[in-house]
Amino acid sequence: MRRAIELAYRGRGMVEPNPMVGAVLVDDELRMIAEGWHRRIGTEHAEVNAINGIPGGYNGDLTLFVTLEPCNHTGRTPPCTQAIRNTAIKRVVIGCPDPAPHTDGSGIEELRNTCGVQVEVGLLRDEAQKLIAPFRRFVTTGMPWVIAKWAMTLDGKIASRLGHSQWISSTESREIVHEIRGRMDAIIVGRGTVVADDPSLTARPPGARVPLRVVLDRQARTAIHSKLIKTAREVPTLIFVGEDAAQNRVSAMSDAGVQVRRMTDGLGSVLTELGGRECTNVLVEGGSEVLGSFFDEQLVDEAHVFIAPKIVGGFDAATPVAGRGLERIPSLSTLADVESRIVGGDTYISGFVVPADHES
Ligand code: AOF
Ligand code: ZN
Repeated sequence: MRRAIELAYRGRGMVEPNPMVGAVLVDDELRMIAEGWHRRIGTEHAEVNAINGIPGGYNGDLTLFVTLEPCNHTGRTPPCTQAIRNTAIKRVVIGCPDPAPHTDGSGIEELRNTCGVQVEVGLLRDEAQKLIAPFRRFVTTGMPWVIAKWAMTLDGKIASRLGHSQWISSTESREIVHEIRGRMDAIIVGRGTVVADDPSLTARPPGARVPLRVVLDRQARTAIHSKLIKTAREVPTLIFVGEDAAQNRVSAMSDAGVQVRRMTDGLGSVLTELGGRECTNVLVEGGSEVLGSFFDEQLVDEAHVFIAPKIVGGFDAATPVAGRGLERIPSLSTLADVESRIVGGDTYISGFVVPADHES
């Protein structure tokens, strides 16, 4: 199962909004016979790729280790339960059930009751569930998984008091950020970040996906000569403006090729709109007000933080997460499944955010 999980991650960025899935076939002596993973949306599922790898002439019994419950519906491809039934697979070991309404236990039932296969569920369940966390969010709520990213100095600042921020983190850290961007469906920033950095918000080098560039700009004041708006016809760009934003500025943005939406319900309407566009993973890159709002509304699922061994000081220098913030230490948001390593001298910490309420 560990190998199946490892294989599944190879599909990251390629398969969304579908899940990453990995599968390994072994014989009765647990020798590996074939393996597969879901490579790209619309193509064969992991189970079928593994089955297709069974060497010609092999005629022993097989056990399938698969990270997700096999599907039992005809979607872009035929049901995996039927593909399994037509083979010598006698036993299926599943990482976790498929939360999608079109499966939701029916794959397990079909294998057990109709195909006469022995089924076990829950091997490395936590890892298997972690693998499909964004997929679960998307299929059960229609909303995207939200990843927050920031780079800060050792004294917790994201810029000097004059707003200089290029660069706090190392080249290696910034390369990781570009890798993350390349598997995102959208990158969200506030207008302040556009003014301060004039960013391109593209993945360089390009990744598997071209993320939609999203700016939260209540007053529709993003400059028409900003890089984002100047390149809006080449790279999809969406600006959310407030309900009372001046129509002439909204029109100027639209004329430049920007898609403009009114924020009727704060960040809720932003995420609903992005979910409606099949965004599974979105990256919030700041600045502090935007990150603060996302944390205040408990909308952050995962965080990637780069801490550079540098000190800038200054009472007025911005910190990564502003907003209202929390009041009491015992009720803070925390990170779970924390991973940390050193990249280019920076400390890179990532993990899943456990919302404040769950803490107290
Ligand atoms: C995958 N890859 O390896 C497995 C999946 O859109 P379709 O027809 O490819 O079906 C996608 C659904 O199939 C997906 O929502 C999940 O419930 C199930 N299993 N999907 O993309 C796979 N095993
Ligand atoms: Zn399937």
